[in-house]
Amino acid sequence: MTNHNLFAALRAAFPLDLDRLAVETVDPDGPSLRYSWRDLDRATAMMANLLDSLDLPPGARVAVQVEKSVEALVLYLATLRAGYVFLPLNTAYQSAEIEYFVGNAEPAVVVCSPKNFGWVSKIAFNAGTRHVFTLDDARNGSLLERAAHHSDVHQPAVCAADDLAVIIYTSGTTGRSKGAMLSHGNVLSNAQVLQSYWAWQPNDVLIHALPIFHVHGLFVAIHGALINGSPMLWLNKFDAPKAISLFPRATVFMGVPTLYVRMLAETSLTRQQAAHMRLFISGSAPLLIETFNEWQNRTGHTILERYGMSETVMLTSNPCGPDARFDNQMERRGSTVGFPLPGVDLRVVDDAGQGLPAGEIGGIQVRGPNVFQGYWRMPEKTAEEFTADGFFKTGDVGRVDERGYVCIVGRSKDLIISGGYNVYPAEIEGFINELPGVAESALVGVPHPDFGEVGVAVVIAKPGAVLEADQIVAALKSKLANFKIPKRCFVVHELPRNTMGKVQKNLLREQYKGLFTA
Ligand code: MLC
Ligand code: AMP
Repeated sequence: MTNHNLFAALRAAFPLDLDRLAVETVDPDGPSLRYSWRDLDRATAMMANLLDSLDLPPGARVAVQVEKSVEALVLYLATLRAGYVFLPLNTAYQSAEIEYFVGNAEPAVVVCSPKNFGWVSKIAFNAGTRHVFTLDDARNGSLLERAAHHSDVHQPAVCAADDLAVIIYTSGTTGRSKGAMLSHGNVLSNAQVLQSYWAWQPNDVLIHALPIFHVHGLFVAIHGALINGSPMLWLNKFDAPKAISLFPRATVFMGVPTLYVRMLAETSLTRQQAAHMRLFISGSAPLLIETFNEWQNRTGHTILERYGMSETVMLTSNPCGPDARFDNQMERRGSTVGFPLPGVDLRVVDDAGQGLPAGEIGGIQVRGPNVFQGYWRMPEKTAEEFTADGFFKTGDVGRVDERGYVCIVGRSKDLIISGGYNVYPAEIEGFINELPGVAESALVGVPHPDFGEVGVAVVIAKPGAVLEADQIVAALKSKLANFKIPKRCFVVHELPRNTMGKVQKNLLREQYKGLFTA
């Protein structure tokens, strides 16, 4: 039987000379550590053997909320290697959020930062988790201590293409998060397509500067490098001057638009500094045309913008070289996310689900080997998001132009993308509405020079109640991840409504649009 284990495919791409550099840590205030391909192989084997020794049931989830580190990468790869399901969690999540994810996913293993062990282990043990380990970004914690006792030889588990590899939670428009189930086949097929579409070269070196709990940093960046046997210069935390200083040693950079905006603010970003680089890729949020143009002027490089989702990994990309399917077009066009990747069917439909001709705006639907298996334990939700002919409704609104480029013009889902992180207004409004004295609230996204878009809360008090905007924000801080906290809050007497009584968020967005950019 063919083994579809994603780790096995990545391992097969390691260079023959296992002593070459695989990952080098380059944080300005951290130690410079060098990991060879042999180190990755041995460390993932030891950790996979540790997981195997726990006698976990097939399909067991390994939930991980730890600071970014190479050892966290090893834990991810080891989970795949052992055939279990990796469940990454944003380090910003607070206890209420973790309680929900752990309760919903029922992981057999939880790995958290030693400083959070008290509260995380309590939540985990209450939810029936049997094993809680710790790991921090300085290589401390029980996970590495325990793994050290295991053999550094391990045969990757045999997996079918549709066996689950990873569950990624994405918040829902109706409040609670849904776990998107991605199989080994979903993720591997996407990595293989991107390796060829982005023309990865034997001498490529990736600057890895993104968090590894979302698909951009975890899949697109890590798999991109590993499946090409390419080394990574590894930043645990993005730092614009440091990233720029690495350009002469690297060839590929991936970032959300905020990272490009921050690098453009540095005088060290010059054409000469970027001369050694081959490819700059942006995604996870819309890249402003101003950023695209300014980057071209300052560095001589044209950013390649692509589009994806947790549920689908990557869907479209601007071309890297000529694309024979589109008249050998190779122009990277700003304000577009390029062409559907090979193997991805993409269509734009009207409200009735009918396909629209080129140029017309509608809902984007996709189908392909990369599209996920459904939402964890939510069959009805899964059924709602797929059409009868197997297309997934992305919730993004766009058009395909006459040359075949896909342009995203908006979203039908009520979602704010802030610095590449998703904030679902329904979730935040739910928390605000529970605060004493609050009658109702609305969260809207407004333009922001650094994060692209940020949330602004507009709140109505119950009759007789007195609300302070600062207190509302302070109350939310103890409950929600920091990036979800509204950057401003206003207490008002009424919200604009249409004739059906629905809050007109477009009017609120219009009213507050100049708060940060005027
Ligand atoms: C940090 N802050 C944010 C924020 N990040 N506020 C809004 N939106 C964000 N994204 C706030 C914190 O709440 C805090 O506020 C203050 O900024 C400092 O926090 P920090 O953690 O020190 O910030 P910083 O390190 O500067 O982080 C900014 C960032 C980070 C841009 C580097 O947000 C980031 O790494 N974003 C990338 C997200 C990503 O990888 N997305 C991919 C999703 S996958 P206070 O008030 O508490 O001090 C996907 C699919 C696809 O979308 O297509 O790829
Ligand atoms: P997530 O749920 O975190 O995976 O976020 C996926 C969403 O990010 C998509 O549905 C889009 O709305 C958005 N997105 C990703 N890439 C881009 C892009 N290049 N331009 C605009 N939006 C994007």
